[in-house]
Amino acid sequence: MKNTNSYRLSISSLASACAAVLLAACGGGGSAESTTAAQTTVTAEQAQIVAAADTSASSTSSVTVQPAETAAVDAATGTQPSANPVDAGTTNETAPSPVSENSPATSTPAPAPAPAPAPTPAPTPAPAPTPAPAPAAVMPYGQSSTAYTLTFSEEFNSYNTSVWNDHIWYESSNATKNYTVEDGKLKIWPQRDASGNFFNRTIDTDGKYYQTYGYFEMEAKLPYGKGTWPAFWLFNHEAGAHPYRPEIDILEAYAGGGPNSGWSDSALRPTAFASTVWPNGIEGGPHAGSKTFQNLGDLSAGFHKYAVKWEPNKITFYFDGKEMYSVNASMSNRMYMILDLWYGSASGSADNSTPQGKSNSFEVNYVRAWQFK
Ligand SMILES: [Ca+2]
Repeated sequence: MKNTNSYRLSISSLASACAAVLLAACGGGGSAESTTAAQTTVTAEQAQIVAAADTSASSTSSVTVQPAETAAVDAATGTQPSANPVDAGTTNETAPSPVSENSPATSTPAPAPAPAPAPTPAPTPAPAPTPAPAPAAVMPYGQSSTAYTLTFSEEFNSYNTSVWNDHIWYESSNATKNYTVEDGKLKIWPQRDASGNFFNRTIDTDGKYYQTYGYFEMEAKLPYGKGTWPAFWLFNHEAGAHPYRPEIDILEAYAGGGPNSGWSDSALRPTAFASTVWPNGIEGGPHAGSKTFQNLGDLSAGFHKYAVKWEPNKITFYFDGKEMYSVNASMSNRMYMILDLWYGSASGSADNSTPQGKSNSFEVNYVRAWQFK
C-alpha cells in the first residue's frame, strides 16, 4: 500500500497456524449446518467421491478435505455462488441415494419375505449414461488443474474470527461496524464513525494464516466514490525486521481520482487498478515493479478475479484469469493476507459526496490460496 503511515507498534511474535487447523476452522460454519442425517450422509458420500477422485493425484489431506467441506456447505445451504466454478464442480445432481434400505439398525425380527415379484421382460438397455465427471478440485481460475494444492479457502459463508482480524496491528478496531458477512460475501463499506470521520477497515490473517509462495485469488466487486481505496495485498511485518516489510499489492483502486487520473470515470466509478511488488517494503523501497491496468470497465458493477502467482524469483498478476504483468523479484518471507477499505492517496479524501452504507461495499465473494505441487 502506497501510504505513509508510520508503524507505531510491533508484535514480538506471531503464532504460526498450521493449514490443517485452519481448514478445520474454515469449514466449521458449513459443517455445523449439516445437522440432519440425510445431509450428513450425502456429505459423506460426496466426500468419498472426492477422496476417490483425488487418489490419482499426489494430494495431501488438505486437498481431500476441502472439496468435501465445500460440498457440505452446499448440501446444507442448497445454494452456491453463481460465479463459483468450484462449487459447480463439486455438486453432483445425479449422485445415487446413499440410504441403505436393507440394513435397518433395529432388533425387530425380519418380516416374512415378500413374494417374489413376477419376472418382467428385461427392458431394452438404455444407453449407458455418461459418467459424471469427478468433482473438480478447487483450482486457481484459468490455471493448470494439476499444478496446485489448495491450502486456504474462505468462501465467506460466515465470519470466522479464528481466521480474520478486523484491524491492522498498528490501528485499533473502530467501534463503528462497517463490515459484515452476508449472502456469502464479506462486505466493507464507507461510513463515518461516531466522531464523524471515515476510517480504515482492515480484514487480515495476521497471526492466523501465513503462506510463502503459491497462488492467491480473490473474487470481488469494488466500491466507488471519492476517497475510496480498496485493496487486496500480502504483507509481512515480522518483529525486528523494520523497515524490512515486504509486500505484494495485488489490487489497489482509487475511484476518487476521476477521469483525468485514469483511475475512474466521471461518476467516480473505478475503471482501473494497480499491482505493485515491494521486496523490501515501502519504507525499505524501492519497489521492484508497479503497473496500473486501465479501461477495464466499471469495476464496481460486477465481480472480477484478482490474483497473483508468487514464485521464488517471479511474481505474476492476473485479472479474471488473464496474465497482466510480471515482476522478477525474490521474496521468501511468509506473508499474511489483507482485504481492506481505506481512504486517501490517489483517491483523494472521502467527503459528503462519498456514498456511504452497505450498498456501496467492497464485496468479496471468496479468497483462496494454493501452494505449488
Ligand atoms: Ca462466497
